[in-house]
Amino acid sequence: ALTPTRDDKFSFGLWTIGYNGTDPFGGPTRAPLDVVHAVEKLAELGAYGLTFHDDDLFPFGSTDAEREKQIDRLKGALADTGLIVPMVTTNTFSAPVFKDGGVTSNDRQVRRYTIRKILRQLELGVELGAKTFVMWGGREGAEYDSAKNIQAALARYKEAVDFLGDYVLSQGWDIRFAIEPKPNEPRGDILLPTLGHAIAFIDSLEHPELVGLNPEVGHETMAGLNFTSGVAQALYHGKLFHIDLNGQRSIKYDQDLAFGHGDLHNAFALVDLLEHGGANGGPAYDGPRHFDYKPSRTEDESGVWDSARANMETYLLLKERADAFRADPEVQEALEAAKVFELEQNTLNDGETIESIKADRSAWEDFDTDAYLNGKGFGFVRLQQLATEHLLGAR
Ligand code: 3MF
Ligand code: MG
Ligand code: MG
Ligand code: MG
Repeated sequence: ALTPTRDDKFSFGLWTIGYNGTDPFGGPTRAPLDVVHAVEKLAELGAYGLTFHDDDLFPFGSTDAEREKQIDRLKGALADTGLIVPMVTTNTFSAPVFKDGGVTSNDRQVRRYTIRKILRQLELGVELGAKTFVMWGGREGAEYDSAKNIQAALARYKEAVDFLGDYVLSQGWDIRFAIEPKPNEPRGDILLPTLGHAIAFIDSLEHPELVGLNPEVGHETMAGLNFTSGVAQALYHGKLFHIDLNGQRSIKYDQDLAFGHGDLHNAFALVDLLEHGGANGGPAYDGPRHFDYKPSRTEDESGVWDSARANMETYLLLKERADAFRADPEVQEALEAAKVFELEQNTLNDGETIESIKADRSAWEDFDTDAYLNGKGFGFVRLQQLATEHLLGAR
């Protein structure tokens, strides 16, 4: 059960396994990874998908011929292995031209160029059968409040997403957009910094049904937020279109550790949510389990594949643990005692009116609020300890 299969829908960004170790303080520690080799290794390890930015496959500034050659090499490797491309995305952050952003750069020429770059990658994604187009606006932001008119920037963001959505609809393509929030890094502040900001932005769009979210473990954690809770809200709004799984230890730089190598309790709760959403009162998640991590700079190539395997194995281990947690009668009893299921009941009776609730003495006059002082507790700590014991394989 811990050996990944295609049915598990594990996918990896080409930029993840291909990360060469460069950080702001040092150059590469590993040689470049060829895409054909990457596809072969991922297929061998049991992944089902590869995702990529345009610049991961053909370097920024490639000629059309170089670009076509790399696309053909990728297509050949996909055909040979059966791996698919569930998602693509555009790099609108690495090249100097994006220093003040892409679709929200103060420079209008840059904004128009960015839309062209996105269009090229969108068309390629459709050609390769991708169902999701991720937009991470890493440079859409600012360091200085006076340097960016935030309201104008959001209007330009909307203009771009609406324009792309119109194109998808006019072509009848089966692809949707997923916005990836991040609070900061590389910009001092990034637009749409959290899932909540992005949900509100999506509401303002012309085709909100075409646009959802790509939450990343590390990004919400960098903002001090509870990732699993944010993902639950994304599911609640029908906006969990894709997900970036990785590990992050608290509020610091974007660590991109392997999945589970950060907050393991929260990772357990996340897998439980993705796999058994219904048990928590909402839908489960059916899309790719996509890893956006970085094999640490200390690793050689075998360490890269060990870390790729670690992501998938940890996910499957947590899934096994979450299944056991849900199946344990003592857990069910503790959930019941904690009134976790009672929250799924409507608060108001069918056809409740202001008059009927005012007439219900049990809701006010006869309700013994004093009983809550020194009265029965909810037993949440016992429940969390049961979760911990399952997580540790002690039950
Ligand atoms: C940065 C990220 C990005 C996005 C990627 C997908 C380079 O912190 O997470 O990875 O996930 O651009 O669109
Ligand atoms: Mg990230
Ligand atoms: Mg990251
Ligand atoms: Mg990401």
